[in-house]
Amino acid sequence: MSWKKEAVVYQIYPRSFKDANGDGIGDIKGIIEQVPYLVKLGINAVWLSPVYASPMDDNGYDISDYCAIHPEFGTLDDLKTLIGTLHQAGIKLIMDLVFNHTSDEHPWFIESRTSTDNPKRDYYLWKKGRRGGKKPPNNWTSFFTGKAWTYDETTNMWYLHLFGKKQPDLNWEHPAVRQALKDVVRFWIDLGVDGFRLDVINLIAKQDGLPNGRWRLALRGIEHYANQPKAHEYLREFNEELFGPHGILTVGETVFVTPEVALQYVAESRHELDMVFHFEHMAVDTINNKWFIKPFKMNNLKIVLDDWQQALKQEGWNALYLENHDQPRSISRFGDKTHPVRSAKLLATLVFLQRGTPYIYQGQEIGMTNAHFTSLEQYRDLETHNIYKLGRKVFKFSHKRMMKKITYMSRDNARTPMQWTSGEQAGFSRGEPWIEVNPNHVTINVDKQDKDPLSVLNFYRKLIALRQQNQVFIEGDYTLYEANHRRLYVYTRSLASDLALVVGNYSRKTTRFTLPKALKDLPLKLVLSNVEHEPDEPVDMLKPFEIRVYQRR
Ligand code: ISL
Ligand code: CA
Repeated sequence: MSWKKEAVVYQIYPRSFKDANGDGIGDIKGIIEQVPYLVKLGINAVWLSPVYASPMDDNGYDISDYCAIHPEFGTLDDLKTLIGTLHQAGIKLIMDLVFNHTSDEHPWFIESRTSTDNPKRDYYLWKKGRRGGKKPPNNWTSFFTGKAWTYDETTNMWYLHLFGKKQPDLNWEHPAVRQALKDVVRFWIDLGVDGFRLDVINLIAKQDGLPNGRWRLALRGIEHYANQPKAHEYLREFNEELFGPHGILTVGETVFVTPEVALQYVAESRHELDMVFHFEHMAVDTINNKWFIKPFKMNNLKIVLDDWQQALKQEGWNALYLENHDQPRSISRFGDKTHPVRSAKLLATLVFLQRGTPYIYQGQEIGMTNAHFTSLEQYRDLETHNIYKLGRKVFKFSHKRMMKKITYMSRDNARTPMQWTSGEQAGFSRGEPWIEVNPNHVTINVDKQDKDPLSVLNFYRKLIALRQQNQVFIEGDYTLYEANHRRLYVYTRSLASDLALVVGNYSRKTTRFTLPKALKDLPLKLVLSNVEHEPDEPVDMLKPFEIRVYQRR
């Protein structure tokens, strides 16, 4: 487990990272070009979002061949070169496995749909409709709005898809499916891959009989397909045969899990997963559903993150993150307009020095912001367009109201091209990018920040180095102070006689901080901060969005 705990992971969304051949789509060669950048950043693992063969209905989360690379991204040889280049630089590679569903263009599904007695029929979940076949087999809804079932004429039956129509769910109950998926895992392990991020892995088992779900606005049926006992069984099977023996890092994407449920996946004694991505802190600015947005309050974030730190104290391990390819940019969401740079540094420090493995999403390390697109046509994401239609048609919300939601929450906020330079197309591509670059690349870009010692980028470099060089930030116990303070966010990490103190003023007001009694007489030295102080300024006053890290001398 040790390298998994020491890892600092960098997530690459390949379409938007770096385009080497000028077709407007990021590619594997582009990633290879930027390995020196990753080395300088100090990360030691990369999580690569899907690069497999795919019709790209959901940007590669709809896979038509698990063992082939989509030509837009390059070839299998390119990927091998990438693995070699990363390993040479001491960087591990984590691939993204999307095993809950395939694309409807996967050969398994193409065969499966041809007849009820096809050998691949039971690879998917087929059922007769209700009411003489006219209505879907049950009332479940899809993550991307609308029914979770699509009717197929050929056999006059319906297939289940928890996501898009072109993403039919695999039937994990069928042993041949698990066998086929294990072959895929083996294929990538043989190529030298070090870990896997497992897409919506807590949804793979569906309750027998696929009963109707309780009425709810969205995700109807979830109680029958999330966290079913069989999901745990399947994971143990994969762990025992493949992940465990090969020392593979596993991070499960688990939607709608509480710390208690997560522990059933990550407690060491259960031999399932190393860690999971939960979404509780991604819901602190929403009400029930991601499209009903409420103002962000720091204390809500602190409470949720603290819950997870406490719950996984004895057993289990956290995956720490603020962004990914499905979420808005963290500064646009939890940061401060008047202090974007300072608040970006504060957020990074508060989250990434907690107990767990940090995951940085491309562009986060330079403080990239939401896209601020002004028209619906600029968005590429399937979910965004679906939600717009639903909001307008079913809820009768105005265009303006829907655009406001989308501007804040669309997944495309995280998918605009990586901002390398202030030049044309942000240095991402020589051609026309598949999605528009953010105009603010003229001020927010790698080139400029590389040269500026006070930039967000250089702060991330220091923060990563600090974590890597001090075991206290990895294994140390976590203790929260000032739990109910509405502006201060304070915690310690401690390991034997080693101690680190993290103090943040998460507000626009200068705020006084006094050392808790237990720490009063300790000799502390400042090892990281985001604000310059004049020698005559009182040391107990924290400026707006100031963060400080102290270590015991
Ligand atoms: O962003 C979301 C939709 O509102 C999330 O609920 C997201 O769909 C969920 O976290 C699952 O995400 C993963 O699986 C999806 C894919 O579209 C996402 O990009 C992926 O991260 C289906 O494969
Ligand atoms: Ca390209």
